[in-house]
Amino acid sequence: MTDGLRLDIDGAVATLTLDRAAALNALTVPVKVALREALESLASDRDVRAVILTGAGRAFCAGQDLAEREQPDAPPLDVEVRERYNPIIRAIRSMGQPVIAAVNGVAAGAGASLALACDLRIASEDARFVLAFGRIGLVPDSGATWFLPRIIGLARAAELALVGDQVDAAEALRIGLVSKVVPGDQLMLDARSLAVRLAAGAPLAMALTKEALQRSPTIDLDEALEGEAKLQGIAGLSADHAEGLSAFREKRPPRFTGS
Ligand code: T3D
Repeated sequence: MTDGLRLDIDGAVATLTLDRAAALNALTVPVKVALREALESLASDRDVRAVILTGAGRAFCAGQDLAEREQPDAPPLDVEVRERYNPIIRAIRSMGQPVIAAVNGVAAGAGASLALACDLRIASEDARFVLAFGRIGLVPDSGATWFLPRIIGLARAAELALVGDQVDAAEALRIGLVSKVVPGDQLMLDARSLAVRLAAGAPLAMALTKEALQRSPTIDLDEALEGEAKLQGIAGLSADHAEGLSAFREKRPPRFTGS
């Protein structure tokens, strides 16, 4: 699709691979633009029901390409974050399909943020996370300060963000940063099999569930209960709900169509 990003679609599963292995898949402007466009286009593709994000070679993503950052014409950082990074994070969060980060190696800086923004994270034994921002005098961005406390709690988030130590795969699993760790050669098989399972789910219910989970940290129980009632009202009218009931009655797997 573009130098630095590959898109492969196999059945209902799309795999986006950051593909600048020599620079540990560091993010350049063309890659960021392509990633945003690909995510936005997948979001409206009804045939795609689950998305995997991964990296080529030994890294998931080393964050901002620092060579590009040193170019004299590099935009101010706030502009770059607002106009290039934030839309990618919003695209991941707002798309109805579940997004799995298959973290195959180091995830640093905004590369770690990308993984954090995904709905599910599975990692290879070689994965490691490092909020590298502080090391170069920057603050965590691309949602890292929002996602991290919600995923692993404020105290651990502070440790990662302020001390900046690397978290290896075993530790990431222990603190709930990833849900599974597998040998490197198993990672894409596992990611794909998880994606296929998710893709077999009811797309509307999946999107609404994603929406409810994302709202939960900022609302109280009463708002959550009312929100669930509203979303259930929507899901309850779907053809997929009727199909789910028929499949249960007929003791067969459901065939959800997304309607
Ligand atoms: O626009 C803006 O700037 C605002 C947005 C900011 C968002 C951010 O992401 S800021 C944080 C940027 N990322 C970093 O600071 C991470 C820098 N990289 C590292 O700290 C380390 O490379 C890693 C911990 C990720 C991995 O270490 P290691 O020892 O496994 O690999 P290495 O030897 O350091 O790197 C291998 C190659 O990748 C090397 O190139 P070479 O010498 O073989 O030609 C290295 O320069 C290159 N590389 C690694 N990270 C980046 C990179 N090249 C460009 N940009 C990188 N971020």
